Amino acid sequence: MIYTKMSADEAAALINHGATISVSGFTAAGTPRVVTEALAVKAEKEHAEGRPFKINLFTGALTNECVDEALAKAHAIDRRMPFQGSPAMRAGINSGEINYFDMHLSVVGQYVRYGFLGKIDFCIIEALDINDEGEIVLSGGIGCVDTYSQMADKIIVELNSAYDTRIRGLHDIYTPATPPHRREIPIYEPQDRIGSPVLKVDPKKVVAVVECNYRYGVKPFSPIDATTAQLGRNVARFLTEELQAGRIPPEFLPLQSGVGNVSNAILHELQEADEIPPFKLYTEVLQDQVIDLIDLGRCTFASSGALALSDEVYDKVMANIDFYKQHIVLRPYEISNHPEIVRRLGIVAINTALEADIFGNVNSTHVLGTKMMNGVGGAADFARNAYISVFICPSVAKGGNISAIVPYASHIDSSEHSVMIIITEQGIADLRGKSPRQRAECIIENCAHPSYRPLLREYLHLMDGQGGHTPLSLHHAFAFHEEFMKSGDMHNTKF
Ligand code: 0RQ
Repeated sequence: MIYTKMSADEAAALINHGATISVSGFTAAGTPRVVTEALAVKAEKEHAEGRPFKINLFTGALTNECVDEALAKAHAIDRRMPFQGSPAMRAGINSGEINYFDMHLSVVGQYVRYGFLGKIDFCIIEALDINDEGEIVLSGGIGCVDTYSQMADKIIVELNSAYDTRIRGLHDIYTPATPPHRREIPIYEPQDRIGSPVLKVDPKKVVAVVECNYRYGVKPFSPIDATTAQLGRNVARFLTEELQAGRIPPEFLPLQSGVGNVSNAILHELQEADEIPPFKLYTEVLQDQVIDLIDLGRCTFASSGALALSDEVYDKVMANIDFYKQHIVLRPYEISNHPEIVRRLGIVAINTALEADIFGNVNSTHVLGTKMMNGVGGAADFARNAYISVFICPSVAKGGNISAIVPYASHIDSSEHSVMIIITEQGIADLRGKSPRQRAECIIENCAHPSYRPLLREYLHLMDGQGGHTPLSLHHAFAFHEEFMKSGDMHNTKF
C-alpha cells in the first residue's frame, strides 16, 4: 500500500481548529467513527488547556454516536449541515451554540461544488478497500462522498475490516457536471446504472489510512402499533384506489418512502396489499422492511442512497449478496433524490410530517416553529417533484395534547403547492384541485382527530364573510401552539 498508515489519534492531530470536515456515509451506514471520536477527545483536551477548538462538519445526513453525538458533547462544532438526528447535536443547535443550516439533500453536492459553502479541508471516508489508484469500495451508505472527496484538500480513510468487500458492485457513483456543461442524468428506470462501482479519489490527497474494525450497531425497528398500522392501511387503500381509478398506471409507479417507524409500517402494509402489483422503489434510504419485500417478490428493484439496515438484516444481505445485487443499487443522494429523475420516473413520494395545517402546508422539522427536530432531508426533493406527493402523520402527538392538524403550520418545509395528499390514521385528505377553503374542510373532516375537529371548524369560521382567498386569521393562526406552551394541551385553545 502506498498510503501512510496512522492511528486515529495521529490522524485527528492533523485537524486544526477552524477546519471544515466532511464525512462519507448516509445514516450509520458508511459513516466513519474512529477519527471523529479521537477528534472529540482532542477538542476536550484543547478546551481544558484553555484553547479554542471547533470545526465545521458536513455529513451525508444522520451519522452515528461517534460523529454527531461525540463532537457535539465535546462542544467541538461551529457550523453543521445538512441533516442530523442526535440528541446532543439537537441540543447544541437549539441552544444556539451550533450554527446549523438545514438543506434539501439533493442540492448539497452542487452547493459544495459551486463554492457556495467555502473550502473543505478534510474528507473522512469509511472504506472497505482502497487500492493504489485511489479506487475505494464503500460500504452501505454513500451520501455526498463523491463531491466531498473531490472538493476536500485532504482525505483520511478509515479502512474498516468488519464488513465484507463482496459488496463491491452494489454502488453506482455518478456526479453531474457543472452548468453550463450539464446534460441529462441518463436514468430512465430505477435499475439503470450510469456510473462507477467504486469511488475514485486522487491518491495524492490521501494523507492517512486508519485501520479499524467496527460494526454499525443498528437495532431493528420497534413493533408496529395500532396507530401506525392504521396509517399504513390508509396509505395502501389510497394507492389501491388511485390504481383502480386509473390515475396510477396498471404497471404501477416507483415509490419513495421516508424513514422511521411510520414508514416501516407502510412498507409492511404493502407486503400484504395484493391489489398493488409488484413495484420498484426509487428512494433515499432502504430499511429492513424492504429486504422482506424483495425476498417476497413484492419489491422487484430498489434504488437508494443507503442500506440503513439492522446488523442482523445487513448480514443476511451479505450472505446472499449476488442475489441482492440484481435487486438493489446504491447511489449518491444527489442522484437518488434528483428532481429531474423524480419527475421523469413519476415517483409516488410518501413522507412524514410533524404537523400539517388546514391549507396543506407541512412542517417536517420545527417543533412549535422554533426547535429543530432533525432536518428536511430529502422529503421536499421528492415532494416538490413527485407524480403524487403524500404526507403522513398520526393525527395527535404527546398523548393527544398536540394536534398534528393545526390552523397554520408553525414552520413550512413543503408548502400547499407541493402537498397533494395528507393521510393520518383518521383518513385521507385529497387536496388536488381544491381551493384553500375546500382543502381546509377536507383536512379537518378526514384527517384531524375528532377531539380537535370542533376547534378547527371554529377557527375556519372566524373568517366567514371577511373575503380573501385563504381564510387565514393572522390574529389566531398560532393559537393552538400558544395554548400548548401555556397549558400543555391544545384542547384548551379559545378563540
Ligand atoms: O417525540 O421522540 O419525544 O416521542 O416527534 O415523531 O411520530 O415518532 O415520527 O420518528 O417518523 O419522525 C417528521 C421528525 C417524524 C421525521 C419526523 C414528536 C413525537 C416524537 C417523532 P418523542 P414520530 P418519526 C427521509 C426523508 C424529515 C426528513 C424526512 C423527519 C417525535 O420523519 O425528520 O422526511 N422527517 N426525510 O411525539 C411536537 C408535533 C409533533 C411532535 C410528532 N406536531 N409537535 N412534537 N412529535 N409530532 C429521511 C432522510 O432524509 C435521512
